[in-house]
Amino acid sequence: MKIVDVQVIVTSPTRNFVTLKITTSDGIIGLGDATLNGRELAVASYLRDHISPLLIGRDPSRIEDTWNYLYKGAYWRRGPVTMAAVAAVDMALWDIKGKVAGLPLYQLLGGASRTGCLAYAHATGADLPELIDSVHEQLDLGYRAIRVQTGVPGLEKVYGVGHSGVATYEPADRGARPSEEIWDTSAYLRHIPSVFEQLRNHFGQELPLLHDAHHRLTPQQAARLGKELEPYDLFWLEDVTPAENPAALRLVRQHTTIPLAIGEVFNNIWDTELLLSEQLIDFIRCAIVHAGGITHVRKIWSLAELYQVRAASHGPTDVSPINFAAAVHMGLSAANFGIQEHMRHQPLVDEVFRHAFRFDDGYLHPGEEPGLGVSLDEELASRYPYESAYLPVAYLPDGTLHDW
Ligand code: KDG
Ligand code: MG
Repeated sequence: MKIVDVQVIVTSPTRNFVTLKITTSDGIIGLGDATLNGRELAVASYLRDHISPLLIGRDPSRIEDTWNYLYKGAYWRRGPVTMAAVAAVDMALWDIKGKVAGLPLYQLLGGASRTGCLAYAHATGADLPELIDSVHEQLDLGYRAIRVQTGVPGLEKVYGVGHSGVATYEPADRGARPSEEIWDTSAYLRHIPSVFEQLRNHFGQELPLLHDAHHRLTPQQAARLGKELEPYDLFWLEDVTPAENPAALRLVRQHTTIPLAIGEVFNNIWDTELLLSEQLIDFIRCAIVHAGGITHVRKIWSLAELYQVRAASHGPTDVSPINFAAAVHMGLSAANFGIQEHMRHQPLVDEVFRHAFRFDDGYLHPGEEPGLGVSLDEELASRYPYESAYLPVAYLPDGTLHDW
């Protein structure tokens, strides 16, 4: 069997997604996600112009070999654009392998290690009453773990917090330019501990609560926040410091026992090596699509397992259901799975990408369809052409551009 056709499909059913479609000489189709929020067309070009011609004629069963061919063979390794493109090929080849075998991906990865993957939902509110309502909404949907993001007094807008009555948290704005937000770390640090105190008073001690600091703190600020949140027993505190300096977490770790999670902007095992080997974190959060696909993220998770670090793949709405399916298959099978982020896509996205994975009573299951269990409705997808969209940028009150 050989690869005979490779297509890159860009579609925007409410937000942009880049999909790689590989067809074999036996007519089997494999799909891979290549979406990189705000930089989608760079990955589409990398795939169309540089990778697709190399795939024609290759044996689709040689996943490991193809991964190394694209990674080592290019000389230019790493980086989110390269690794998203390699990941898309990798996911599509695993999808094909599953379809050839007639088995869902999780069976190829060693079979189920659990009956379902614990999921966490997002709750957001401009103020405490809105936030409490939002947590109740997610609990009513069946979630058993909740990530909370909240407005900060004095700040008009806070990234990740639903605004103007919009409950869903949509992390990219359509428009010619990124929107701009004013950020004030001191105001944030003063406010957050009291939010968790009140959430614990309202919801009790048992509900797993998570929080994301979006890489905006210095190590000293992060250590202080971790210490102040310890009484509220968070499931984790995410992305406290800018992720390109893993050693920053040494100081944080020395000062707080709060569980730490990081990794959504990582794209390579070397980004994780110091954090894992020094046991500076508790959860590794790479997205399958942004860290080289199933083949590479499996290696990261295996390294993490050695150090009692649990796997918790990034699962926002800005990766497609193809990536999400891969994450749930991997989560079901990995010994050191921790939890899976679950931001629900808009219904239209689920129509374009029909999927076998399902959410039920707090847990996700990948379903039993062969491969990844996702199909793309190309006719529907073609009705929603690409639209330019960016993540917002953050400025301090004096006009200084801040860490994301
Ligand atoms: O594209 C960026 C988003 O995926 C990210 O900001 C969402 O932090 C996020 C999360 O934890 O889902
Ligand atoms: Mg995050």
